[in-house]
Amino acid sequence: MGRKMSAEIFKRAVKVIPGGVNSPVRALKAVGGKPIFIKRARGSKIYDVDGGMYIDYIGSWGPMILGHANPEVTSALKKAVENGTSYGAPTLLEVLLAEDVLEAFPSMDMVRFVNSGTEATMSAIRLARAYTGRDRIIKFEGCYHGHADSLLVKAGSGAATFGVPDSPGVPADIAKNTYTAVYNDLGSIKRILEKDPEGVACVIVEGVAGNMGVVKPKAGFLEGLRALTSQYKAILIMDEVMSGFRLCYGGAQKIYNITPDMTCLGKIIGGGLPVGAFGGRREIMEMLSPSGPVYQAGTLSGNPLAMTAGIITLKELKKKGVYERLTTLTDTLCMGISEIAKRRGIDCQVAVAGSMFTVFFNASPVKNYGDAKRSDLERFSAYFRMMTKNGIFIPPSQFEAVFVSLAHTKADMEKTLDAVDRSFKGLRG
Ligand code: KE4
Repeated sequence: MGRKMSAEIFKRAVKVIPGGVNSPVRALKAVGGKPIFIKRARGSKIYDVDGGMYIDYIGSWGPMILGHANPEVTSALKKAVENGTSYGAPTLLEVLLAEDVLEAFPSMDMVRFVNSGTEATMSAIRLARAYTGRDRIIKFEGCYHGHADSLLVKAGSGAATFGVPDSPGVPADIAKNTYTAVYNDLGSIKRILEKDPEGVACVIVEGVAGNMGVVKPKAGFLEGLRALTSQYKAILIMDEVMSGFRLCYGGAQKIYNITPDMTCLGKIIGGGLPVGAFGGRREIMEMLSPSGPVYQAGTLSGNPLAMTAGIITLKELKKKGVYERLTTLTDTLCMGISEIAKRRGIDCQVAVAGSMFTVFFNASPVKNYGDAKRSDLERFSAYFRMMTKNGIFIPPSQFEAVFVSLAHTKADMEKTLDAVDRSFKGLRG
């Protein structure tokens, strides 16, 4: 369908906003498309400005686990907004959400709210550097932790050598403090720590990777990471911005029984409003201003509307059977996709973790970013275009996760599988 209105708004947008969007992935460049401008969303559906309706599997990149415009969240926000939108002074709401987060993540004694996942990981790294008195950090290729300078870094000539900037504007002097290891490869971490035994402040890892597409930690990987970071006295930061409250009410660390020193959260804990959070052991967190010397601040941190949306969202997620329902819906969909792929002769891997998954157009299982990059991106783009044409809104990149919500229904699954069948048939030409 011609998206005339989207095209018109896009023409205006590019004049005033770089690339016409406020976050690059929305430009649909990776799939050779043009941005689709949205008018509204409700439940599992999203509606574009041209009257198009889609079953939505982006879910704002994770936050909308209850579905869009959830009645409980909406009515609580309507009441909250009558009390004002921001005070720049503390409220009980922040304490309530903090208590809920700490109850769900017993590895954390304390938590600080910020406004995005980027702020959460950036601040956690600063705190880890202050606590250890060390400068270097280790991240994994293919894991994304937001756009702070020290995280927009790729491996230098080898994983165990200094990092180099992965974006213009990141000073080499900053990038050189970031090592990049290979996800699911403990040897790559070991080599770095053996080479720099007293220089690494922290290792940051996605509990379940979602930013190279969904890649789960293989047996023993997170346990090995925990053992190595303890051995070398480096802080283990688990980035659960995506996986926290997504995989279960307690994130990847609960599923894999890992106790990180610090955890980063975001997305779901804001219920669609801007919230990030970082937390950890008391002796680390109390180094944070004003209780300690490490500075971190934010005008809108702990915003009462965002706290309200987060509190209600977690309250809904605590209800009995919620994660079983999410898993059943997701497994039904993913098994259906695998069955259609077999029948249609399409080589793909369906990687599932809780209510997030990725269809890799790849003949072999994807265990790390190197594997993911060998996927057929052309085929993915064609798949994206056909799914959109059939009224299904999926992430516009092979290296992203698809999100299922509590608002998705069996009928949505049937419609989605029908669209997958048409798309796979189209891929066979
Ligand atoms: P934000 O700054 O975008 O709130 O969070 C950064 C971040 C940190 N850690 C993890 C594990 C994340 O997945 C993210 C952000 N995720 C992307 C989706 N892959 C956000 C979408 C976008 O950039 O528009």
